[in-house]
Amino acid sequence: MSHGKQFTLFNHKGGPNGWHVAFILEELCLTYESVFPEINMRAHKGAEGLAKYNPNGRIPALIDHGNNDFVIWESNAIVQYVVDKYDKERKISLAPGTERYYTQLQWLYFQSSGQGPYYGQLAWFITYHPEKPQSILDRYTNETKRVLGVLEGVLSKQEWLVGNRPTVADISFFTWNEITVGNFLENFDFEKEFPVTAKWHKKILERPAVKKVWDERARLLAQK
Ligand SMILES: N[C@@H](CCC(=O)N[C@@H](CS)C(=O)NCC(=O)O)C(=O)O
Repeated sequence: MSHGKQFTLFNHKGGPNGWHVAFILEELCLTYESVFPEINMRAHKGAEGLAKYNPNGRIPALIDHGNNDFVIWESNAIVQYVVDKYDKERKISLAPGTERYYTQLQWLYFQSSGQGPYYGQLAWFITYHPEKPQSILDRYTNETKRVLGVLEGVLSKQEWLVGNRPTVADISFFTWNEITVGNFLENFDFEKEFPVTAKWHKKILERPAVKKVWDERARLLAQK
C-alpha cells in the first residue's frame, strides 16, 4: 500500500468492531489509513478483496507495514497485538506476564464472546431479520441487559475494569454499548438503570483519542 502510514485498517463505517481498533491506534499516536470495503452485512458474505486478508471475510483486519506487512484480524486479537508491541510505556495496557495482564485479557475475551455476539444478534434481529419473533427479541434484550449488569456489578466496586486506570479492557466495550443503548433497547434509560456503567461509558467517550475517532465516524456516516 502506498499511503505511507504504518498501518492499514479495514473498517466499516456503521459497524462497531473496527472502531475500537481505531481508538487504540489513535491513543498510541500510531499512523493508519482506514479502508472501508463494501461488506454485505445482510447476506453475511465475505467481502471481495477482504477475504485475502481475513479468511472470515469480516472487518476489522489490520496490516502492519512496519512489521513486514503482518496481517491480523479479530478486533481484540488486533488490540492485543498493537498494545503488546507498541504500548511499551503501558499508556493504555498492562504489562505481559503480570496477573493484571490476564485480567485485561479476560475482559477482552468477555467483550468479544459475551458482549459483541449478544448485542450483535439483537441488532441483527431488529434491523435485518424479516420476522420479529418476540421470544428472540426478549432473549437478546435480556442478555444485553445482563451483560450491562455484569459491568455495573464490577464497576460499582472499582472505577476501571483492571489496574485502577483506563485500559483497552474498558475501551473495548464502548462501541457496542454506545450503538446498542442508542438504537436497540426500547424504553431504556441508561443513567437510571445502570448509573455506574453509564458514567464509566461517558468517561471513555471523553478521552480525546476516542472522541476524535467517534466524531470522525459520525462525519463519515453523515456523508452517506
Ligand atoms: N468477532 C469479530 C466480529 C467481526 C464482525 O462481525 N464484523 C462485522 C462488522 S462490525 C462484519 O464484518 N460484518 C460483515 C458481515 O456480517 O457480513 C471481531 O471482533 O473482529
